[in-house]
Amino acid sequence: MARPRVRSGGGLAALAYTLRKGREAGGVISLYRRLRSNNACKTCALGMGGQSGGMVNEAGHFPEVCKKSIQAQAGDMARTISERFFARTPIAEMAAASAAEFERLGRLAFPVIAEEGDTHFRRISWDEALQRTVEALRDASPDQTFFYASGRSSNEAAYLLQLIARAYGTNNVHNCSYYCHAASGVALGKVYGSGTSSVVLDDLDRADLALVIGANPASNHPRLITKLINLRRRGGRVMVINPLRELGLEKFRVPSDWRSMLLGSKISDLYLQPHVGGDVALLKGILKALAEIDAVDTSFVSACTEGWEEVEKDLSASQWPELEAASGVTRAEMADAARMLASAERGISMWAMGLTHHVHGVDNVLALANLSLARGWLGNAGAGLLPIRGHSNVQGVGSCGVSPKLKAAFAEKMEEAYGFRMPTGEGQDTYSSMTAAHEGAIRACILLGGNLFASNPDRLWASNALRRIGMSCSITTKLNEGHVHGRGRTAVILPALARDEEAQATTQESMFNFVRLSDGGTPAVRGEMRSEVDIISSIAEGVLPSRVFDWSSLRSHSKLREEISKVVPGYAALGSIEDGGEFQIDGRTFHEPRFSTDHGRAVFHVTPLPDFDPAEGEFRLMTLRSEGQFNTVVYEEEDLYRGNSRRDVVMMSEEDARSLGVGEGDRVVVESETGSMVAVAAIAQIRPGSIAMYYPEANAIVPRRLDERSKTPAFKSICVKVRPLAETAQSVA
Ligand SMILES: Nc1nc2c(c(=O)[nH]1)N[C@H]1C(S)=C(S)[C@@H](COP(=O)(O)OP(=O)(O)OC[C@H]3O[C@@H](n4cnc5c(=O)[nH]c(N)nc54)[C@H](O)[C@@H]3O)O[C@H]1N2
Ligand SMILES: Nc1nc2c(c(=O)[nH]1)N[C@H]1C(S)=C(S)[C@@H](COP(=O)(O)OP(=O)(O)OC[C@H]3O[C@@H](n4cnc5c(=O)[nH]c(N)nc54)[C@H](O)[C@@H]3O)O[C@H]1N2
Ligand SMILES: [Mo]
Repeated sequence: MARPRVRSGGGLAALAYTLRKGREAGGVISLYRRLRSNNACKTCALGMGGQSGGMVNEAGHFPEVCKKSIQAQAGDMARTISERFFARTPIAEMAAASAAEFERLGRLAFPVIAEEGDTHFRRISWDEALQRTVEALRDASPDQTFFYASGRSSNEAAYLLQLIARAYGTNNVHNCSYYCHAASGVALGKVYGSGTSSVVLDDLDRADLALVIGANPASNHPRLITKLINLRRRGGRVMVINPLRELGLEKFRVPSDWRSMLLGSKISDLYLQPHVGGDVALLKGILKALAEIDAVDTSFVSACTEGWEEVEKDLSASQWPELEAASGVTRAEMADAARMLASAERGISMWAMGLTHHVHGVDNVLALANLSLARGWLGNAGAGLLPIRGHSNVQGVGSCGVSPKLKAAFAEKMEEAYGFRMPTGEGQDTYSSMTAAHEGAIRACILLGGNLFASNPDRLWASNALRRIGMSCSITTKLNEGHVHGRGRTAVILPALARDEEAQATTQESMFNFVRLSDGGTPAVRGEMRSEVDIISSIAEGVLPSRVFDWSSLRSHSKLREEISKVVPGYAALGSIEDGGEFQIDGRTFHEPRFSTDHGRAVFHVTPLPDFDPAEGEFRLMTLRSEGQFNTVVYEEEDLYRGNSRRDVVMMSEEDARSLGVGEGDRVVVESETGSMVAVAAIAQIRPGSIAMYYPEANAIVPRRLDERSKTPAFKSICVKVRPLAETAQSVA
């Protein structure tokens, strides 16, 4: 088995990395200055920075920094792509570049275009680039367009994007959360009437148990690990549920904490390894075991919830052998887990993509919520449900309206404020826009950041879909694979400033529903980059009749904030954020057991066992992230904590490798209904029968299967066959 070069997450390796990145970014001091500036951290949605200064969290703790923020910051400070590069490099050659190679090109510093039949991208003026975009939108009818946003942009840019889309006449507006936490939003809406976290950051300091399921915060939300370490130091417990033994969830060294740095901190007290996709069965088993030891908080259940009787009935009807087989976890282990939950008074259940990326993503979250409700862990301090969200402002982008048809209250306010009729259609979600594009029904799209191409299942299909769009306009800081493989027949790419380079302040919302103000700053590199708000306004000005808006006020971020405060539910306090008022959004977190459902009670749901059952000889494949990437952006090939030095690996248990007749480093073919890939076997501590590959590369074989309720692709429950490459070669011969 390949041994990781390190024996814990974090530690000296993380520090050495910081110094190296500092040199690449043109100096450790300038990198440090940017990291310390009053801007919300650019990477995950844990929330950091803002008016308390960079590297400071919501509770005022300093220094809070992770490798990811350093990577992202250093990446934005790197060199720019020259005009010569575009003149010299045919698109066909760019198409062969890897995600890491795109990242290393540097910042895009001027608009470029490639038209149908062009062999190269070429530099164009801002006027021409905007003109081309405007013409395409004018030529299309609104239902032949869509507007997509990633979660990196500001609230101001997001609000403006959806505003102009509605004024133009379409509800085809969506963001990356359809491929991310949509299942959590749907499930939490059913449980307590609000789609986001029920807890604030401080609650983590009051909990005595954390259940971390389907998430790898050691790599993806490292500062959450500090919270888990502190919780254990106070005598609390951490339970992990994950098919893969993640090193950083066993032991971690927090660089800013000398005790942890010196000795390493233990993270998990109990580590359960279910089958990929086995969580509903496991969570039901734990709940059944909890009921058997009378650890259900019956007074909470009867006073504050609904639906327990049906769940109880369903549990009694569930048989242990079935739950054990479907989860891959023994009854004894489930009983251990139940005892640990029963010993805690206040617990927080937290999860990420390991629960949402399944055909049964919504059921996964509902089954987890059932467990928390049964313990009475909702609506009191130190207890609750915490979806660990992805992009740094994915919540704000959603709050500010980048979603298809808006809720009635929001839509009415928009009509009141601007005097135009909102479009009435349901609007497309992300996947529906992709299908429409594949059918040739999309003539123009605006992509505010992100990489829609590489985020989609079925890479070839996704490329074909996007290549059929008449004109794609991407607003981006850097180039990625999507700008080549997922460009429209005419592709306009516009260079944007990052949030800490904006001349005007912007705002962001964390996964704890806390809204912070970023001061902005000066561009880290020289070029023609413009602010996202300015770019969107310029497009709107060309497309919409001149009477609709006061264009100068749309370019002012503080005016936009005033409008958001009048229109966006929960954002009333935004208008005064510049007077020192970073704020917690009202009505979303619960410290009293009164919830936002019609009757004020939280709701249990019966969750049937999913129909995810690989055939004899098939494996359950999940696709996941490495330590060295941020989504489709690959910073380095190595995954430090998992000990993989390359990305084209398939992680499998020793037992499965033996039965396939392969060893570490041997080549295998992984085949799904969508396609096949050659990969290199990497022996890992993973539940036998389950295997893992890296996203986004593995999207070449991820089928287009969705959770019907959340419209999220099942990126983590894929049935595949695996065979040694040699055998294939023989059979071909
Ligand atoms: N460094 C870094 N940080 C990031 C990102 C990044 O790419 N890199 N991306 C950001 C974004 S947008 C997001 S959404 C988050 C993603 O954060 P995560 O959800 O933590 O990331 P993933 O790597 O997709 O998968 C998480 C874990 O789920 C486990 N898992 C997979 N399938 C199952 C299952 O069926 N059951 C259970 N119980 N576990 C399962 C995997 O073993 C893995 O440990 O991180 C954000 N932060
Ligand atoms: N197989 C598989 N597929 C997946 C996943 C998985 O786990 N497995 N995860 C899914 C998830 S959770 C997500 S969130 C999606 C990711 O979906 P996206 O959000 O669409 O993709 P990213 O890779 O995060 O987008 C990165 C790009 O954003 C642009 N960018 C970066 N910063 C800025 C900025 O400040 N402003 C602007 N305008 N642009 C910027 C750059 O072009 C960069 O290359 O992928 C999904 N796809
Ligand atoms: Mo995400």
